[in-house]
Amino acid sequence: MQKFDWSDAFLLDGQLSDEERMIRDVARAYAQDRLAPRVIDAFAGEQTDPEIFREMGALGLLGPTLPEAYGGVEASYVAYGLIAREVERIDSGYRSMMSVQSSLVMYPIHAFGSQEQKERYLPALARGESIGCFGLTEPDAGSDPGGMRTRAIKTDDGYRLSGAKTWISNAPIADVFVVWARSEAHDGAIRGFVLDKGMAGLSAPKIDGKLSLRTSITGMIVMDDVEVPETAILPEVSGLKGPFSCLNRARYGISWGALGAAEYCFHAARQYGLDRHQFGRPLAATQLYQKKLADMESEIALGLQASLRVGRLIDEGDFAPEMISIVKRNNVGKALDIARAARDMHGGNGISGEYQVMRHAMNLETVNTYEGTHDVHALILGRAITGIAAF
Ligand code: TGC
Ligand code: FAD
Repeated sequence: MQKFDWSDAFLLDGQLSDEERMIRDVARAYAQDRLAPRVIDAFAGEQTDPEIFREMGALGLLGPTLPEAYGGVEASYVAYGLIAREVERIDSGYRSMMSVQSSLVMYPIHAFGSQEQKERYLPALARGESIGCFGLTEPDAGSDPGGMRTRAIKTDDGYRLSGAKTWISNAPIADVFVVWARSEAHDGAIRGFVLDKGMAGLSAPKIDGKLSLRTSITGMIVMDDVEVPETAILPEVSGLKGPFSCLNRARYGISWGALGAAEYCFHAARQYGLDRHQFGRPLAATQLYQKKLADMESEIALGLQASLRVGRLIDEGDFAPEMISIVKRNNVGKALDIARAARDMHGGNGISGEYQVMRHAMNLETVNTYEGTHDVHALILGRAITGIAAF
């Protein structure tokens, strides 16, 4: 018989390979030693530190699933999820910076790019010397990216891009822009393009004043007749399955990451309940407090097992996107509930930056919305269950 470990209810650790544990430990040490000490000030001051990309790159945490030739470490998708969990245990914004770079910029260049694009962009992105962003969402096309207005017009030696993307993570500090546009030369199909900072007509103004994900800079991508060469198009994919394939990887990572944030909140609420006395006994001695902790523990344990299962299926090349919708939707929704409950369980202290639980709750509001809202993932599942698209 096992002695129950409240911090690892279903013995996740024992289900990982040695390499996965090693990568997890590197990510945990980095997150605890280097990210945790700066997060409170960074969030309060809405400061994004671009140095974080180089720090993560030096440790092999960017694009870890890619081949070594392009700067990856050929890690499993389970290892990728474990990195997301450790980084988001500190802050969803830091995980956002990492997952955009890995899943939304490096992945499409590797999966759909030309040999020249891979060699030109991937090693610098893996080192974090180059920062990437991913432009799909537009002011009038969020949940429905098929409604995008950005256009690519064929020119003699390339394309002319015009349009605007909004709510784009990393954009104001990005060197590399993966953007999606309708291409008239390809029967109006959505195609991916890789743009470089400094191109004439390309700008990325910052969106100020976010109350969530304040450590992660967000902006627009404005393309005012940006002329790009023929070599800027991602040659190997056409249609919405291009951006959606990237989203599969990022959403999966988020399913682990959100549980990292939830674990932080669960652990903090447990400790607070043991330390704080009211009515002559610890808060943790009350039935209501214990029920809340039991609910948190159960959801985290179940969610981690589900993400592990989906990760193993991705590694085997045997997943369906709907599986990812289940874990993205469920784990983020549960993490948000847990963070809100932890905030409540800290009483008045729960609203202070020092206790950190409210920051996690505020961040998770965004995580519940981006990469497909909680309800859009319900509709993806509803379509799979009924055969009827209710979007
Ligand atoms: P639909 O007709 O369903 O599909 C069009 C084509 O795409 C294919 N496809 C997929 N391929 C791979 N993976 C998936 N998950 C796929 N889902 C669909 C599909 O087979 C089809 O291919 P083909 O060859 O037949 O053309 O497309 P739809 O327009 O009806 O889609 C509806 C819906 C709701 C599923 C979709 O639009 C959706 O997922 N909306 C949510 C949008 C979203 O998630 N945006 C995220 C923007 S990026 C972001 O938020 C980054 S935040 C990052 C951070 O900071 O961490
Ligand atoms: P809308 O689509 O307008 O949705 C509003 C509400 O309506 C939601 O509750 C939604 O669930 C609901 N709704 C929509 N359609 C339906 C329907 N058919 N039936 C029922 N309900 C529906 N995008 C990128 O491309 N790249 C990025 O790097 C990126 N980073 C982001 C960072 C942040 C901080 C934020 C906040 C967003 C980011 N996004 C990014 C955009 C994000 O993906 C979108 O916000 C998200 O897809 C939702 O789109 P929307 O905001 O336009 O909301």
